[in-house]
Amino acid sequence: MQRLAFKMKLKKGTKDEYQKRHREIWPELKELLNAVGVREYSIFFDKETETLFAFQKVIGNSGSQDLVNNQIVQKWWRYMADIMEVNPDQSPVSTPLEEVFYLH
Ligand code: RM4
Repeated sequence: MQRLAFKMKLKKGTKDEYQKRHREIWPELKELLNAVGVREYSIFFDKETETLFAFQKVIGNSGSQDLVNNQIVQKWWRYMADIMEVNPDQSPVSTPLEEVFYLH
């Protein structure tokens, strides 16, 4: 299992709405992420910078941010675009993070 982490950015003051939408994550997106091997997926919020830090374990090499051609993911990204920093294609700006420590 590979560990992946990346950061994304929220628009100011949208954390509550972000959290609400994720509490109500679409079942089809949940199923898709599980089907492609994403496990233990968590996202943390830094209120000082409105930065989101995502961590996930993946079976194989691809993570949630690699699903750029999936219709469900594209629809979800469009849905989230009003409260996040996004690319021209509405995908969230996602910056991979380097693992510098791992204790297991
Ligand atoms: C995030 C972002 C990610 C997605 C999760 C479920 O806000 O859209 O790409 O995997 O939600």
